[in-house]
Amino acid sequence: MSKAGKRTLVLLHASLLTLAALGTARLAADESPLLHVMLQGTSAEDMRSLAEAQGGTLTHYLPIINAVGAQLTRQQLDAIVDSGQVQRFIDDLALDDQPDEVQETEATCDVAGSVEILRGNDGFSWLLHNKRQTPASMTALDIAWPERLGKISSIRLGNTHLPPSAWQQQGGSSAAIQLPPGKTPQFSGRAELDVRFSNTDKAAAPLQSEYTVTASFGKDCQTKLIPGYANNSDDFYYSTVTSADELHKHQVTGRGVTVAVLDSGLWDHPALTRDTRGHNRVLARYDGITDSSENGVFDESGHGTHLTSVLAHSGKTLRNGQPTGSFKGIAPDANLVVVKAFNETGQGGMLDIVRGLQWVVDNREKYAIRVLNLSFSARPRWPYYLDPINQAVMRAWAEGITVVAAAGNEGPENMTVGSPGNLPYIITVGATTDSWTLHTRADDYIPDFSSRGPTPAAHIKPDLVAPGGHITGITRPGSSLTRDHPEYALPGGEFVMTGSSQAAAIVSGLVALLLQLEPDLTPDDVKCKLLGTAEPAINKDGLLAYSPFVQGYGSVSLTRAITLGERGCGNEELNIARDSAMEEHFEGPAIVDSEGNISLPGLSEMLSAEEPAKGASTTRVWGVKDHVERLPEDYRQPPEHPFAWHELYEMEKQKTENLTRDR
Ligand SMILES: [Ca+2]
Repeated sequence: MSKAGKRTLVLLHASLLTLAALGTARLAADESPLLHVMLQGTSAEDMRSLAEAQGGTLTHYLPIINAVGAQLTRQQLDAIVDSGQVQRFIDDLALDDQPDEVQETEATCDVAGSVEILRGNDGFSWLLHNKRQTPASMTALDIAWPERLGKISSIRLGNTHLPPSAWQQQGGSSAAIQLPPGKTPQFSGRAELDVRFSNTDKAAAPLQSEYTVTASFGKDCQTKLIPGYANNSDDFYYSTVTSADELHKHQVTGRGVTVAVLDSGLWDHPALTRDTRGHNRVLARYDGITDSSENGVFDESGHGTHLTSVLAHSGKTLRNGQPTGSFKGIAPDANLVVVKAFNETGQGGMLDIVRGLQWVVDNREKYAIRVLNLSFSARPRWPYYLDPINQAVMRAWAEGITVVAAAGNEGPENMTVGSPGNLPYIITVGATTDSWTLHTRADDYIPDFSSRGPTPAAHIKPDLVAPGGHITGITRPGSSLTRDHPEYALPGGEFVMTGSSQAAAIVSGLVALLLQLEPDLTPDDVKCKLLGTAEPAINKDGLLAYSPFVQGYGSVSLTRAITLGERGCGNEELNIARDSAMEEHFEGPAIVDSEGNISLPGLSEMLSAEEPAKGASTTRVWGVKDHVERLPEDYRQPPEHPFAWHELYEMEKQKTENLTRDR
């Protein structure tokens, strides 16, 4: 595409709403409002001269994309555009928000139950949060419990005991309690729902997953207890699910690899600022909003701290009180560079983000930055190569930084992958969720929220999927996330979040582990290894359980990437140098018909007709090994089948055996 062509994409009308949101609107002496504008041209220096010659005020100096940000009056902007020296300007710098957080607890209204109960040997206590200004009245309670606990002996909401007549008539190990009008217990703020039983299990407090509880507050307002894990505080399960815990035991902890996290900042908790040996591992902090490294990067939102926890928490994993030899975060010894560009409400300015990206690229060698995590997403406004954030991200990739981005939380509709996840070069991550069963993969599935491809340029995204459901981490107490979602806080102080942001952080951590083992890998090599060894969801018929627009190449597997991964296949069909130079751009293989249906050549033969189950499935497994090994020995695949799973299986088995023998 020619450079002149870009002018057609310029937005000509600034929105006053946007200016107010940016906080930069003020009246100049001549009473004409100031616009916040990005000017892009031959160089940032030229753009600065243009803006300053007209009396504008420079806000951002962005040589990484040959641009500046400036405050200008409409007349000044018109004069700059008339000069013919600016190739492109954007006078509406609004970004769509980060993806909405995914609701972890199943609540249909603004009464929400906590993700974890306090378990007792004779019952439980569940903290409920009423986020309304008015009291909430509990109108019904459905509850099922392990039979060994006997019968209900008391139910209390806050200070109000339910009358025994409410449940006494019901036998068995479940009760559907309706509370008549006028007898509904009310609460404001928060209150415990405490349920006790006639028997005490002397051996152990029943697990949360042994209870089913739904509390109703009026007809359309329910909150349901999630099954949860047996241990949320000592053992963050995702390092087990991803096999990072086994690598930790072999001293593969991300040591020597620096990961930059561009998000809302960092809370200085020792498990985040120090590695497993107690040494400081935050090499630098930069605030792209204030353009400063001086004042730290205080995390008002809590989002950045949570991601960093998922990526790098250096606390020991405990089982039965004993250290297991592994750690809670994926890369507990990785060095960190913390870049802030998002504010208290999780919103980021485009130019602040670009400035943060520029700082990362400028300081890549100084801090040996090898990985960049981008857990944010905006609705794409431009072709991938014209998006200013994507332009800066392309520079980061070309400079040797492996960039991992969240796909977004806007599914299940097609074409919901956000920007920068729509950038073909980088690794874009969708989410899986495990149905709260660590050791069973057949019930792991891709939840609706995980954004789907293809991208507007027809590229297949996400590239792969990773755990993103109910992920435990730490975040700053008092941050906006903890204020908005008190129900996600665990009794032990951790915080549970769900989304592709967390899935991306897991993959960034895994990349750090891989780079510790093979420091000479290029970003393209990393992508080749991870995508080439990801485990697709396969149904019994040998067809894909999800389309590549949903699962990409499949579920990330670092152990497979280490043993079976190859180099040289990442982004082979693309050319980042020519793309960045605006000499050539690339379209992906997806086809969108006039009715908006999306497809790929051959997709209908490859994709299973069955609707994927959300949870336990009798047909879906993850990975070729699990698929082939579940088939009967005399199974013969029909000759016209599109996949040669058996051949692949034998090849991988051979390769693994050779590796074991060579050791
Ligand atoms: Ca599972």
